[in-house]
Amino acid sequence: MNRVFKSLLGVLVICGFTSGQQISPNKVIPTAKQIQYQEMEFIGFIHFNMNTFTDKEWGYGDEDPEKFNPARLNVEQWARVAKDVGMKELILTAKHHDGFCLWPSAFTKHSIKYSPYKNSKGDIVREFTDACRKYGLRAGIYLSPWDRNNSSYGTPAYIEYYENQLHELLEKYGEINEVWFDGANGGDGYYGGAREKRVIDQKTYYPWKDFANIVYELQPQASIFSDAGPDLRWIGNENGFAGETFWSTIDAEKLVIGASDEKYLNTGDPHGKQWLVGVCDVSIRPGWFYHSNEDSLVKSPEVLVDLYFKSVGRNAVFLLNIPPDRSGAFSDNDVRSLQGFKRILGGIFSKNLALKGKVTASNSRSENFGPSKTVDGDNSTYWAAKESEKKATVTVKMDSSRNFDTILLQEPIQLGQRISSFSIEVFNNGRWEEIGSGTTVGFKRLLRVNPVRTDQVRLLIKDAIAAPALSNFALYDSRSGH
Ligand code: FUL
Repeated sequence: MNRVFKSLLGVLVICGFTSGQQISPNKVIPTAKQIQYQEMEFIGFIHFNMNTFTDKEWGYGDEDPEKFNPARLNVEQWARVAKDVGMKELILTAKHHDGFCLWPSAFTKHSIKYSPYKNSKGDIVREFTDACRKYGLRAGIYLSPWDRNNSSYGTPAYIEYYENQLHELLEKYGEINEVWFDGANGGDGYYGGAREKRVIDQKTYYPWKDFANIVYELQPQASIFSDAGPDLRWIGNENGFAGETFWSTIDAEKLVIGASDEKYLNTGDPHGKQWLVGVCDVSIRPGWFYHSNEDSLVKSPEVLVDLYFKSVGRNAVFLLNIPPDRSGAFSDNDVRSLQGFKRILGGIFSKNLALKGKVTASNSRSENFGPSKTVDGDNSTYWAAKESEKKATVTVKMDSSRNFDTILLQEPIQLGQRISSFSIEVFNNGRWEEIGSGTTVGFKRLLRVNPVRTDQVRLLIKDAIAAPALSNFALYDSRSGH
């Protein structure tokens, strides 16, 4: 054996490859940035702009900048509340479809610089990024590609304008962690006085790759959201829920920003060639912007909890919009609802009843990947089935019978997403009984079941696209924290 070959073999043995222990990752796996993004779980959207003052959802683009004048803007309150309720990032509508800019852009007169706010010296993007930093939140920017104010919209000159604005936002405000590319285009607008309909070709008008290159060049740590990634993807609705089956993998070539198949976005594709983290955007109110006539229509804490289960609990990220009112602060109803949401969630997940339980598995690839890794409280360790297996059973035995109604499962997604069908059974009166089932798991799968009392629970992995692995198997009683 020559020396090079010998040392290579040595490395392989240490890594465990030759003994078949090391799990080989799927072809499509998330980047470290995508894993970090997914781990945030809960983030916030701030729709605050000209529409707040005109009581609209989509401004035409002809609004007088004079109308923008928050009396007691309190950006710190946004950040404080967001932090307090567990959000990890906030995204601000620096420019919405009406084209009004919350920063003094050098490229337009449709901005805060021409408004009475702080005698034309205001810069809300600055206040926003400062507040996010002060409260330890990541900061994201929404810069609407559709611009109903700009006279050049629809021509190549507008693309230059948009890129100039991207530069302004990404060069002047320190670290930006996300850029949100929206796909909407309703056609008609003011367009510098033309007042006409301008429909662009969604496939060719915007040079998305060039936009992404600008973002990555100026802010390499930033994640980019759109219908088609490249880091994060829309889940195909604005109601805040991912599909019951939700693959992070998808074929990005099949997606067109602004014109994608919503069902495909909502479920993903086990054979997809790209990993795009799913983001479920939804507003706490019916509209994205504040309207006083929606004050009584704020989603209740219980509805928000349900959305958490249908977003985070289905392997996606929950992006909840809280629109500040005309004074410039979150209104009391919204804050109360958020606090109620936090209280309920804290109660549900206060105690993992399976933690340090006794776990067995129908098969494991080795001791290093044994089933106890699913209850060790450490998400970086995991149980893995033998490389050739697609099915397995993982059984948790608690030291005594417990009541529970919530199940949490997690796959080690650094290896890719694998499980495609599973059920949960409890041992009752001498036999196993099914209490729930599902398809995909991914980063996190939450299941609510009818309250049950037992000391043994098992997960039946019925199918997977590669040898299944699990980093967390947890049980909770939602009623215990109340
Ligand atoms: C959509 C926009 O048209 C809405 O106004 C809102 O900003 C939402 C988050 O995205 O495409």
